[in-house]
Amino acid sequence: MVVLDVTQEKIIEIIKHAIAAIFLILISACGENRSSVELGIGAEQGISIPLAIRDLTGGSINIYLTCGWPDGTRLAMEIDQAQGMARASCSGLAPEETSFYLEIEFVPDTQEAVMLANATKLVQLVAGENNLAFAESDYVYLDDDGDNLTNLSELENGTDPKDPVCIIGFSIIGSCEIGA
Ligand SMILES: [Ca+2]
Repeated sequence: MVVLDVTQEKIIEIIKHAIAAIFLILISACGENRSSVELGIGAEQGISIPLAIRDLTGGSINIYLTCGWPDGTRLAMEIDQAQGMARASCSGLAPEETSFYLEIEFVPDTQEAVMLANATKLVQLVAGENNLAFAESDYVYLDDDGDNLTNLSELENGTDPKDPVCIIGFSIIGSCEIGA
């Protein structure tokens, strides 16, 4: 009888372990489902390109998106000139607070590429589809030569974004040292 009791105890112990193991498998399976996040970007599945950048002529626009900044992969977005949208999708992101970094570059036909603006956005991702949108106020417009005219303004004015500007015509527009 004593031997039988021990056997019963062992069986109960084995069943307990089996139930615990099934629980662990179920929990880890749920965890795997939650960690796969598909990202839909913007209400129209894209990011609206700022109007002033869209209006630039004589070159092409490149937009890069890094999902999971700064460690994520930098993706070249697909540019839809007609709609003024840039599109990309990121998958396999964890449902947690995630940083996104957008960079907008203009490649003039006759000059080297100029980075115009960037924007950073922190989003609390949820399992399933998430939306990412950038407002005009999110953009930081760059000024490579530090003359207080943004690279975008310089391209609009036809000046060199890498050479400080003081005067265009009769107007003092930049902040470089006059005569320097
Ligand atoms: Ca400038």
